[in-house]
Amino acid sequence: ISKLPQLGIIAVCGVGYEEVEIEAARSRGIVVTNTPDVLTEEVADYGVALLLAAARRIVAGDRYVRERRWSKEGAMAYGQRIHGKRLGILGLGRIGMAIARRCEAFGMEIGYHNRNRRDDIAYPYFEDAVSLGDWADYFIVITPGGEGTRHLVDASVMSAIGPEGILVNVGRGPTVDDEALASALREGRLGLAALDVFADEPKVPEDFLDLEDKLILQPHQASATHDTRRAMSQLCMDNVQAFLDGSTPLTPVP
Ligand code: A2R
Repeated sequence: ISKLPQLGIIAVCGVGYEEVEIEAARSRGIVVTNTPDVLTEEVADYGVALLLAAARRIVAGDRYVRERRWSKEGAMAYGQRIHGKRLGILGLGRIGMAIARRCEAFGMEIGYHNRNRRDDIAYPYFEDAVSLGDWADYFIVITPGGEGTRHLVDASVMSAIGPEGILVNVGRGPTVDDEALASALREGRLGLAALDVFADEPKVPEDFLDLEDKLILQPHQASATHDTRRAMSQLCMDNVQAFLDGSTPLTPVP
């Protein structure tokens, strides 16, 4: 920022803006915008897809057929059911709510933890991530990144989710403690996990690569459809255009 003395706007093409030093921008009068809402439904679809894929062993099943194990070894190991299970949502905001709506339709019970209890929602609220993990069978992380959420999902949360539990992260990588996750899966303290985001993308911890049957890995593609990426790009450019026209950008960050 300090190397760009004429800088007027930082238009982020994404909803997360933790990589921008907001105070440094604000103190120089620089506007920061992001692209909320237009990716909400897409990311929610993807979070639920990962939960289903882990529980019903979709990725493992594909591998099982390709490796010709079905014909040699017969039926593969059973999966876990979705309906009737409790889903803990860490971060019941725009995307968290869209996940909740979908999972209610799947017959799941919903609970959540935010820093603030919502008074517009009747889902049970939990004071912290551990108590949410204790209650939940399955657990989805959809909080923002940044220091406030770093390693919010640590070894104690993983143990609380438990050996039959599933952890899905479609928020930001650093929210989950990678090292603790690899050990929890290896030692059976956590059942399964599915990750779309990582602390140091596109690098993925070596430790994760051989955890094939317990961990699904994806290259940060929750919002990556043609429709949604086009909508995000359009909103990003509309913000820039509004700034250049001298009017207020459409979606400045709070
Ligand atoms: O904590 P609150 O009451 O502000 O609720 C927000 C929650 N949240 C947290 N929950 C627990 N501990 C924290 N340290 C914490 N920080 C934030 O996350 C809120 O319910 C939710 C975020 O919701 P929205 O601001 O509506 O964001 P949206 O559009 O759902 O996207 C969430 C994130 C993005 O920041 C990207 O990192 C990723 O999904 O794509």
